[in-house]
Amino acid sequence: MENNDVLFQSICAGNVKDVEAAVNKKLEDKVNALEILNNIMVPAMNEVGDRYSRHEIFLPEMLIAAKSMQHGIKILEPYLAELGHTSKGKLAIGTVQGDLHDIGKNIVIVLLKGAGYEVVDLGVDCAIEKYETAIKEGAKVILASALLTTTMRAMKEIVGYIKENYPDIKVVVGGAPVSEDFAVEINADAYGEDASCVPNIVNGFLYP
Ligand code: B12
Repeated sequence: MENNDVLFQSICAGNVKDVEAAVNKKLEDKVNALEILNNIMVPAMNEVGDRYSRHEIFLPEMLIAAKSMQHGIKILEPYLAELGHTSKGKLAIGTVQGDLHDIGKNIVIVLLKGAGYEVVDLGVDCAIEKYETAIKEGAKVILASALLTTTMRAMKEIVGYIKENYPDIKVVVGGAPVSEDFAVEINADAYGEDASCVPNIVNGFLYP
């Protein structure tokens, strides 16, 4: 994909200062924060992934691009989440064991907080025990993210464990290699294709 947008190009180049300036410019121009994220920043990360696949860039460049993306998201955060004072319930989300990708997970957290939930961030590389502790500490819905095809197996184990031991707890899965079919196959309660749909999914479980 070719995209001449300055923000798109700045993320691909991993230039933090340019990303900051471009995000601020769009906000000044009153472009909606979710649109900035979904229409420019996420496609830019996808472009970075494609360039990596084609061996046009290597791991350090991918990492630098990811850092600039995270910086941009931090600027957008207050616009994405107008935090309420009352919690609609406690949720926990983590990236599954073996997987260090957290940009998507962090966007899901911002939007769930914006929808009024208390969200416990379990971080990356989460073993089953971390999810279990969160359940024992009151999380009503568990969310799991995976970005590597190799860590989808860990996702399956986590969902299986939770469903067997805590049948009342809902489990939502997502991440680029995850699909609706895979979610059904591993017995998850729901699959979220992107972060924007997650608050509705959780509302459906806790406030049917
Ligand atoms: C940035 C990045 C990295 C960064 C991660 C930095 C970070 N802090 O996250 C770094 C450089 C560290 C990295 C490392 C690696 N990466 Co990487 N990475 C990417 C890249 C370019 C972008 C991922 C991303 O952030 N996308 C943007 C976010 C917003 O999208 P997202 O995560 O999909 O999230 C959205 C949805 O999926 C959904 N979502 C996400 N999580 C959840 C959870 C729930 C519950 C729900 C409902 C929804 C949901 O909502 C989000 C927003 O809408 C992808 C390429 C790609 N196109 O995905 C490769 C990619 C995922 N990486 C890949 C690889 C191979 C690796 C490495 C193995 C490379 C290496 N040789 O070491 C390592 C693995 C490290 C590890 N153990 O995890 C491959 C995976 C291939 C595969 N099929 O498994 C990809 C696809 C690149 C490629 N084309 O080859 N990577």
